[in-house]
Amino acid sequence: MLVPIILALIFVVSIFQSVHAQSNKEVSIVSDALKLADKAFDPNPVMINQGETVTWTNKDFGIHTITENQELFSSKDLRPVQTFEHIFAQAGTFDYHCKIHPTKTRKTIVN
Ligand SMILES: [Cu+2]
Repeated sequence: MLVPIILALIFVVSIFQSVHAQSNKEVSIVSDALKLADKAFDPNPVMINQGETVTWTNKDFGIHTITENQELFSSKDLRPVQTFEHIFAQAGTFDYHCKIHPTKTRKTIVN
């Protein structure tokens, strides 16, 4: 009796995870980001649908921020392996950069 219930729960959880995954985009601040200029964020630009979440992960050794150019959103200082999430409720084109290294200006595009 217990086994079918456990299997059903695993099934429900796996469906939830696959739906959840589709509404997220992962962006990396890549290793050695400072030397890579326009390739410091990957992918770039990011194409998403309105309402989706972008999660940035700092995979570099330095500290960086994710800061929208009009300061509509901004992360705190992201140390290595720390992440920042933002839900894009509005459609539009959003340029962002790193406050600490402002030459890294990148785009998130929301359809
Ligand atoms: Cu930076």
